Parts: sequence; C-alpha cells; structure tokens
Amino acid sequence: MKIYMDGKLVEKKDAKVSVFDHGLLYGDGVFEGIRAYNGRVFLLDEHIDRLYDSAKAINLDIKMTKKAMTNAVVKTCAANKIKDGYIRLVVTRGDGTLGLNPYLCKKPHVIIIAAAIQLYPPEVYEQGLKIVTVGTTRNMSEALNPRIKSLNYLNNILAKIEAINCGVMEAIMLNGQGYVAEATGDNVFALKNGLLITPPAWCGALEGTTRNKCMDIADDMGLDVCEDVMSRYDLYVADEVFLTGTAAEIIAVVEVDGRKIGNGKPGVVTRALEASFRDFAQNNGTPING
Ligand code: PXG
Repeated sequence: MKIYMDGKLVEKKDAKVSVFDHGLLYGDGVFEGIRAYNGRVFLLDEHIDRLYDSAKAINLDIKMTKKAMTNAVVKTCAANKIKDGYIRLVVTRGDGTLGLNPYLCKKPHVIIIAAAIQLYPPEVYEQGLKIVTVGTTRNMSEALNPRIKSLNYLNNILAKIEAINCGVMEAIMLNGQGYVAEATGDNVFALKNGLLITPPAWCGALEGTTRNKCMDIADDMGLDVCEDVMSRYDLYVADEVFLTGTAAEIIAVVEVDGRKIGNGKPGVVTRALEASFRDFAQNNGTPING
C-alpha cells in the first residue's frame, strides 16, 4: 500500500509521523473521509471545500492549493489501484513542541490513505439499526464548533462508547439544549407525514456531504425536505428515521430508545432514497484514471 505523505507516495511501513506532531499530541488538525465508487472519487470537490473550511476555522494554512490537493487524492487512489474504497485525508498542525502554541509548528503534514472500506454487515442494511440517545452532549458550538471536522473526536467517541455499552451500534447526540444534533459519525433524518427533516448545522451537526446529496435526491424525487430543530419526541413519532454518512451511505433506523419507528422495518422512502443514492454514487465522481 502506498501512502501520500507531504507530496510523496511512500510505502505503508515508511508512512510515519513524529511524536511531536500536534495532531497526535492535541488532536490539532482536520480530516475528511471520502469514498471511491466504480473508479471515481465521489463528491471530491465537496470534501475538499469542507477540509479547507475546517482548516480555516482552526487557523491552519494547508499551504497547498485545492487543485493540488484534489490531484493528490486522485493520484493516491491510482497508485493503489482503487476502484471502490475509502480515502482518509488528514492534515495535522505538524511537528511542534510539547507546548500548545500552534504557531511553533512549522509545517502541516498532509496524509492521504486510500484503502478498502469496512461497512456495516449487509443484514444491518436489511433489518435497520437500533439506536439510543446518549448523555454525552454534542460539543457546544462556541467551544468547538461541530461544523469543523477536526482530529479531536473524543466527544463522538464518548457517545459511541455509551451506545456500545447499551448494546447498540450507534448513538444520537443531543446538543446542550436537548435538541437532536447528529449521530457520532452520521447525520440523522426523520420523515413525518411526507416531510423529510434534518437538523440544521447550528443545532450541532456537521454539514454532511451525504446529507446534502440526500436532500437534493429527495427533492428531485418530489419529497418535501427541510432543515428544522428536532427533539427526541420527533424521532420517536417519526414514520421513518435514517442516518447518512460517507461510510454508511443511507441506513434505516428501526428503533430509537426502545421506541419502534413506524412498523419497525426500514421504510419505503428510506429504501427509495438508498437505491437512488447508490445509483447516483455509481455514476458520478472524479475519474481516478484519466
Ligand atoms: N457527522 C459527523 C460527526 C461525522 O464525522 C458525518 C456527520 C457525515 O458526513 P459525510 O460528509 O461523511 O456525509 C460525519 C462523517 C467513518 C467515519 O469511518 C466517518 C466520519 C468520521 C469519522 C469516521 O465511518 N464522518
């Protein structure tokens, strides 16, 4: 496996970072998780834009143009003969001192890994997910804005631990006001009386690339779609609930906090969206070879 590190493709065994990298010491950096389908990188411009916005928000100058970053992602996929896979793009603050001062880090490190994807098992897509809401609230926007896809995922990991300790695979995180924000690595949607709702970013959600594409697809299908504040009640009484994310794509939720959603089976609208999304993903993206 070839890993892109600061402009070069190196063997996996040589792809190493310093123990003084502020990404390791403080979670000081940003990242993206991207998919490749059928020889194309999916929603690459959207991921690159979000990466640069995240970097800007933490005052990190990537010192590489978006065009060069786009080419680096494609080149890494080509070097690893990826047709379908998962790409992890990481930008750390770089090597610094043991102190916090990020300005002592001379140069950010840019790392791109293109590998196979680990998916939920097929039966989870067939049956749908059971999830819980957890006590770990989503980071307060004024403390660490959830719109920043930073390397500091402890907030999400603490929520994931609560979910796994409850015997389920995913958690819904609420914001400080008790409103629904998102899942630990996915956005959340609820369908009620034909209206598809997802929380706005200001409620504590990352503006997911899959979320945005799903809203476009739903709109094209003639569904009414909107961003709105949601409480746990809105999830419990929804006709359908699903999660969206780069890794999960669109996955049905059939139970929230022990409340069966709809008839307890993945809903018809969720199924239709899943199929349209997969079709779109198979046929769109930035070509890896030429
Ligand atoms: N919310 C959060 C907190 C995320 O980390 C999403 C929503 C969905 O965004 P996209 O653009 O992917 O539709 C994410 C995505 C993984 C993994 O390997 C995924 C994410 C982060 C870390 C790991 O499953 N993020």
